[in-house]
Formats: sequence, structure tokens, C-alpha cells
Amino acid sequence: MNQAVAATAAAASDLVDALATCHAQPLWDRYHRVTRRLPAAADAPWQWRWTDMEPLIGRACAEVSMEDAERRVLLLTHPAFAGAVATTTNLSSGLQTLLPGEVARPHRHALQAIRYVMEGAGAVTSVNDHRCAMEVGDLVLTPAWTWHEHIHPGSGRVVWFDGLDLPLCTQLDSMFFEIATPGAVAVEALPTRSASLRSDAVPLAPDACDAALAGASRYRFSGERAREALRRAPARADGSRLLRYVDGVSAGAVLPTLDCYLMGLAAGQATRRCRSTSNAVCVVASGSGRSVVADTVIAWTANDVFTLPHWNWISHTATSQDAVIFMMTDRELMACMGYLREEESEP
Ligand code: 1HN
Repeated sequence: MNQAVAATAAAASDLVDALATCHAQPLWDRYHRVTRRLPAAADAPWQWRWTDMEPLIGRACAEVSMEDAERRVLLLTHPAFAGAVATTTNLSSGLQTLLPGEVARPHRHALQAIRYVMEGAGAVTSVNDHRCAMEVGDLVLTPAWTWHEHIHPGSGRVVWFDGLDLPLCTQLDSMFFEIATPGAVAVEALPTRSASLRSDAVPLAPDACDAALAGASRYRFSGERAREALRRAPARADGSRLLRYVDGVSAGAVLPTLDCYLMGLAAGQATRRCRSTSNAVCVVASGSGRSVVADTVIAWTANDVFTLPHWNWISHTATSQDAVIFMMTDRELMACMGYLREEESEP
């Protein structure tokens, strides 16, 4: 190093130190670290196999009573997030179980949540006192600040997938939580504002969209209707079919932060590779297959849960007939923020 360069470097470091005493930093020496050229998800794609989780659900039912648990949920927490309740960026999820006769008392929170039923029937989620039946394949919405309670007057265990925007809400420090007291007043959720269109997906409205914007029909999508709509949906160029669950009024995403889809795959035909700045958690509704996520291959079967972290090239292939995947994404959130970027590779 010549003398002039050394003097400049010393002055620069002196300036950095002086800035630091005032809790300031130079942008010029760290510009490319601050403005990265590409997203790089912290989490690798991950899978929670039903064969691993099912025995743990059995143990939780035997060892944890609803007297001791606000909710009997096994949280699916990715190791990359160091113990935080996150399944992938912006999204958390869990497997919740209710036994016959049990009640998970009413509460409400700032979190937006969805419930996708994986096993059983006969349970009910009350959303602001509107009773939504829960059977395999049903989707129930519990929008931010709606009272919700889970009860099981039926028989047999009911297991469902809980999906929430917990990492986002935590990051924004916008969490509120309340337990219901008798006479608690309910506030119905506002319709969503739709930012992102999806011309390749068939929209699936809730069970009914009544004018008063209330009632269980607004918060529930029956699995039977979804399956039927998926069968009728036109196949895309790669043979797959895509349904988008939509808000009954806006026809946009079901919730401001959670955007849900049902995808049917044609056996043996790989879907077109695509990548997106949005993240997804997938629940295998039926069948089996494999998904290639960047360099990782995930072999999946019914009730497995796996993630599609953002900005990885993704393709799915069914190895059985009737392979259907439920997907919870943050696509609408990203679109609202102006951060949604999506690409498809040539076929
Ligand atoms: C929650 O309130 C429920 O209300 C389910 O059923 C899962 C995961 C994290 C935080 C709150 C529920 C949850 C949750």
C-alpha cells in the first residue's frame, strides 16, 4: 500500500468510527451488502412427513389435555429461523387436533389464519358465532380480530392444518390477543382489497356470498365443492389445474396476507418451472409425487407438509393419479407491497 492510499484508508476508518459514535454508518462502503442483487431465502425447502408427525399427534392427544392448552397445536418450525415460530418467510403453520367432546375456547388475535382439514369430520369452528363445519378438505378462514372457537361435538379425532401470518405480524410488532368474555362484541372482517390477478386460476368463491357480508358461508369453502371445481377447471399447458380460493366480494385473495390455492397434477407430467418472490406452504390433499425446488427433490404423499421458499425454481410431478396439493402463500401480501415478481421458464 502506498502512503497516500494508507492515509486515505486510515481517514475512512476514522470517519467510520466517528459515525459509529453517533449511531450512523456510511452507505458507500456497504452499498452492495445493503442492496443485494437477488433475494436469497434463509430457509431451504423443508418437509414434515405425515409418517413422522402422525405418531406425535397421537402422543399430544394422549399427553396434553385441553384444560392445559389454549390450542393443541404442533408448530412446524423451520430450523433456519432459530426457534422462531416460522415455517417459511412470513408464514407459520401447525397441525391442530381436537378430540370428541373437546373445546378450544374462543379468542381473537391480530393474526390472519386459515384452517385446512386433513383428517376427520364433525368438528366446528365458530367465527364470530357463525358455525363453520369442518370435514376433510374444508377450508375455514379466521380473519384478523374475528372471535374463533373450535368445538368437536362429533366422533373421532379431527386434525387440521393451521396457517398464519405470525412471522410477519411479529416483524411488524402488530400483535394483539384477547380471550372472549360473555357478551363480547364481534366485528366482521372487511372484504379484502385484491391486488394480484391470477388469470390461469379458476376462482372459487366461499360457500355463499350473502349481501349482509355475514354468516358461516362467508368464512367456509367446502372441500367437496373445491374438488368438484378443480375437476371442472380447464387443464393448463402442463396438464395441471389451479383453483384460487377468493374473497366473496373482492374476488381477490381470501385474506390480506394469505392467498390460498388448490392444484391438481396430471400423473407423470412435470409442471412448468416457475419462481416467485412469494412463499408457500403445501399440504398434500391426496396422491403422491415429487417437487423439485432448486436443487432439492421432495418426495411427498398424502398429508405431508412441505415448503416452497421464495425465488427458487419449482416444478411438481405427480407419481399417482389424483394428486392434489393445497397451497397457502403470501403472494397477495407481496403484490400489495409491490414486491411480487414471478417468472416461468420456457417449456
Ligand atoms: C392460534 O390461535 C390457533 O386459534 C392455531 O386455532 C394456531 C399458532 C400460533 C399462534 C396462535 C387457533 C396458532 C394460533
